[in-house]
Amino acid sequence: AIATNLGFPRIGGKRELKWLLEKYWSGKIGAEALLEGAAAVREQNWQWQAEAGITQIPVGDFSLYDHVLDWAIRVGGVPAAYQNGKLVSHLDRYFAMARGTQKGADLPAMEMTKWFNTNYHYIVPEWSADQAFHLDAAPFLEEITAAQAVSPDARPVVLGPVSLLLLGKLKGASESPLVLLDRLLPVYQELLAKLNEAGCAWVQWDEPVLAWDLDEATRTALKHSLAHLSDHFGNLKLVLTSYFESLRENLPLAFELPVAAVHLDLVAEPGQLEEALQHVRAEQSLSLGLVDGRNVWRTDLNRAVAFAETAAKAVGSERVLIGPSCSLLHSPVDLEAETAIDAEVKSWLAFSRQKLAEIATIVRAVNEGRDAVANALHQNAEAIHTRRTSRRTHNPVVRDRAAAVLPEHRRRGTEYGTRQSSQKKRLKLPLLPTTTIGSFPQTSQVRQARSQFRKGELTDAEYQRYLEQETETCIRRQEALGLDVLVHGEFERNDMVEYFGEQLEGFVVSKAGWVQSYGSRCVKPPILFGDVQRTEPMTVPMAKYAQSLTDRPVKGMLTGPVTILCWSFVRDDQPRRETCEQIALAIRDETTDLEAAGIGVIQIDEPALREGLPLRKGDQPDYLAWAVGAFRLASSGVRDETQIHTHMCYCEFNEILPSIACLDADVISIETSRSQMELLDGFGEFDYPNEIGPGVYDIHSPRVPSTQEMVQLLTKGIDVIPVERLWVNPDCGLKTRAWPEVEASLKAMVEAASEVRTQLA
Ligand code: THG
Ligand code: ZN
Repeated sequence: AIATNLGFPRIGGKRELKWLLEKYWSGKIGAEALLEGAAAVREQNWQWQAEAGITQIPVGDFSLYDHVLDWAIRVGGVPAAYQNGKLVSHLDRYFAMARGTQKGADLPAMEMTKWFNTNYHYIVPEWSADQAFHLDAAPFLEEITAAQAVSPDARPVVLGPVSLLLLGKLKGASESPLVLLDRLLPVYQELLAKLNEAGCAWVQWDEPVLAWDLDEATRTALKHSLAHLSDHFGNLKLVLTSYFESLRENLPLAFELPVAAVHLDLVAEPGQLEEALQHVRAEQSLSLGLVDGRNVWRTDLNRAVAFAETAAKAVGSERVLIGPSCSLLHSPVDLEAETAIDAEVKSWLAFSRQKLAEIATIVRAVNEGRDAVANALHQNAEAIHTRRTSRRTHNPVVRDRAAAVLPEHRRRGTEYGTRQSSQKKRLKLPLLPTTTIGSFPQTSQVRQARSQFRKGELTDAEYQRYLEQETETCIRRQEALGLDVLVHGEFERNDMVEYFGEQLEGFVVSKAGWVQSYGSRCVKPPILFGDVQRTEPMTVPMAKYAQSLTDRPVKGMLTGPVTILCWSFVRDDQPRRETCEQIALAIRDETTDLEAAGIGVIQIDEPALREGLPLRKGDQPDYLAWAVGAFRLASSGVRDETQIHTHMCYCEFNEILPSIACLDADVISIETSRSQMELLDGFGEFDYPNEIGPGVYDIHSPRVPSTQEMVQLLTKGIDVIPVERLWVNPDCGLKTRAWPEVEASLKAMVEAASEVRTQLA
């Protein structure tokens, strides 16, 4: 068997790439320093992989911003707007496409969207109907030479033509981008010639669209592309890779293609191996994705070795490649950096570097026999056993409670209409009530105070006092602006998921477990390892304090169970739905405690509801049913007169509108401004039954919107949503903005609401 890897985190163990990029963008370092620094990260990654015993180390998986953008450029897919004479260097153009030009040329960033069902986001290539392609791969080829110096069997990672086209959009046409395939293939042909020249042996041929439901046109395109290119393979052996899902009905197709190996994501579906053994052709190899590339758990090595042995027995050991299920891009870099994670939990974890060692151990067990790695297998078995039997992963109190959930726990006491009148009586809000989504600017002072508190430079009492002062200032500012429903501002929170992960039993948070979200942006998902329980109120004291300062209603702010699930590293030893139920019960406790503390409006954010959607259509209804059920469990423990809000952003909602309605939140606020209320049409057509606050301005830009443009949007809103169900708010939280623009924008927003109220009166 051969030790392989599909990709390594690019951000660097200490987020070196993030710091380099941000320094470059702010002009603190030049292009040379950026490229040198990036090369050092790449070099380090290759060294780590080679030292760990990986034979086929990936090259071309690295990127300064995003690998899909890299491939669009490598085939000549630079949209006309960015072929602007003012963008003098290759790098200028690259970052203009990735993030827009901040000053001068005034180009918007290209669209960004989620990479399959991960939390990574890629830049959507933009193809034109008259698209011309040409190969622009010199830097890629240089990287290959550099990687070969570290490890002679370095394996180039190529994003295949069918996926590359389909991940993009054909601008101004309703046809599929696949109409461009024949024009694109000569570029790949040329690339294959270069890879041959470079003396590569294996090539990782990523066609991740194989994880989707494929129409006939795509299946044909996959066959056509590889049949056409196979004359040019020369000495190259292609391993066809896809991940994040089982191949299912695409499995026979994958093995039919003229490729030397097919990769199987055996973490997504171990059962695929058996089927693959029936379809693998005599000369083909099997690439077994046995180590979870997108989660943090140690692999059960004895089980993985058994899989590898089965494959080796069937096709011969030399025809078995062992690797992670997908690129390690989605895993943090190094568990050794975690000095504060509790020892027992830490013994259950493996980050990228530890995963490399696991791959090497599996390979040795197959090649040299299990005895050669007896120690490693023994230690591993012990960790797997303690994780399986620990009280912390199996808390009877939590399990009994989850088992006792009844249908009525997922239902409010009465229908929305009845609740609405109780809420009107209690809250006495004007028509078109104004509010915000929750967070207010996280200034450098706020972040500094948190960091001082963490380092012990501020006492608990000092930090609390500081937070109360910030909260009070925030409340006073909102009162002065004339907002109707206030928020406390969330100065005590870092990330909306990590904050709850820090407080709930069943989670640990890492110090440096960063994964790239997009470009230089990272997230540090908390690790949900065990049964989840809330031991004490998490948000109640701050909400109560904020409410004590004002006569206006203050919203309690919570993150919903589905979002906490989607944005954490989640245990893999039980179905996600069960984990989600446990989180929902914890949030339910918080909701009812907020109500008991006198909070009349509670917002439970679910921005990730759409994100959790499975890739295959057939799996989606089941997910939506349990996800909605979890939200309802979290939100239904309150009385009629307590108003439940939710908030969603980052995605297309129209296709899941029925499920959003099923949440039965009294009010939903949604991001709409970037599509200029287009989304609202969906809500109008669907006849969304409850109250809705379509964002009236885009918080992702520092631009201050005019009162007039918001009056227009509201007027349009009234056309589709009855006015007594319409709210007025920005489209997302304000934490990334600065106070001056926030105050100016909200002032204009409150004026807009008041102007429309006058018009209506
Ligand atoms: N939180 C979590 N997951 C998310 C988002 C989030 N996934 C989807 C979406 N939002 C991704 N978008 C972003 C936007 C900004 C940042 C990260 C992801 C960001 N990160 C800081 C950075 O990289 O400097 C670090 C943040 C921190 O210090 O906690 O700005 O909102 N969980
Ligand atoms: Zn939002």
